[in-house]
Amino acid sequence: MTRMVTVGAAQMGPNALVESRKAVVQRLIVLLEQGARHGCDLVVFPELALTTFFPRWYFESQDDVDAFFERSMPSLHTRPLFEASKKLGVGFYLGYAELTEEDGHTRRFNTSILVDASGQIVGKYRKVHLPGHAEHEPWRQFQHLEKRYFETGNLGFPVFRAFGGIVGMAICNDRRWPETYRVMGLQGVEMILIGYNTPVHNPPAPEHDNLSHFHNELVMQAGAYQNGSWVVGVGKGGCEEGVDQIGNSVVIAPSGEIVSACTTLGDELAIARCDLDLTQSYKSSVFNFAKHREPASYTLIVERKGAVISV
Ligand code: CDV
Repeated sequence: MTRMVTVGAAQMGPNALVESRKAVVQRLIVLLEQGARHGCDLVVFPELALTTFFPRWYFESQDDVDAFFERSMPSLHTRPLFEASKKLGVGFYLGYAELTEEDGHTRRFNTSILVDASGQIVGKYRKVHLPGHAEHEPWRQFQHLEKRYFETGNLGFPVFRAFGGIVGMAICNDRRWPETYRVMGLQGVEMILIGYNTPVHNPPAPEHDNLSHFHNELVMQAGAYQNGSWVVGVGKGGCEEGVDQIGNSVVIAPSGEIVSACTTLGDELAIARCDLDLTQSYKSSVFNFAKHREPASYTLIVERKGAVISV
């Protein structure tokens, strides 16, 4: 028996600073409804999908920053999305800024949730690899202050039994790090959902700009293949508050092949029928971890001619 999950990569065009949460959620519902009409079980939205990508600005006041955060989920403005999910029988992945009280402190995370087809939250992930910088850097064309506005995620890389398989989540910059996929791969992950906000221009290394699509696809295709997992990568596209975003949303099979892709830079759904059993072909052969991984060798310190060459 095959285990099919029909997934929609719900790319978003830009979110303007002035666009209300209510208006953004309405766009998400339209994409969810499109997904339902095409038989989707699950629709994946981008990172920080409810607002503009606010870490591109330096704010003096914490109140101004906190205005971008959700204090509960569902929140007042996202409740209609949960209701639509339940009514349509379509689950979703949603990225948002989370403000919470934990261990007696106010804490802020760049978070994603997994919601099942009955509109219930069944998984949460908090971004681990925060890119950018913590101090204002006026030389940049735009800021990337994730290290100022968020704490490093404290949930690790959990996987969840959902949609008939084993599902994991990551957020944006996490996708560039092999550990992200491997930690979930070691837990048997079959589908990894990743939302992103990736500018075409990278201020510290503008020489990478014309490789932004190549690098986006390279890391996710490698992560999928090397762990025998589906990967669903979903971005924002178009010019958001003066910053061009790559879009480039794709669904990748465990073979590493892209099987569905958005072709615009706006709100668009790319759909794929994903057979979770395809993962077995890789997990039981080339990437049979129990048989072929050599963890003891990975911790060896190799010294050659006095130089430490690997740890
Ligand atoms: N939101 C992100 O994590 N963006 C990074 C940028 C800074 C390169 C990314 O990896 O796409």
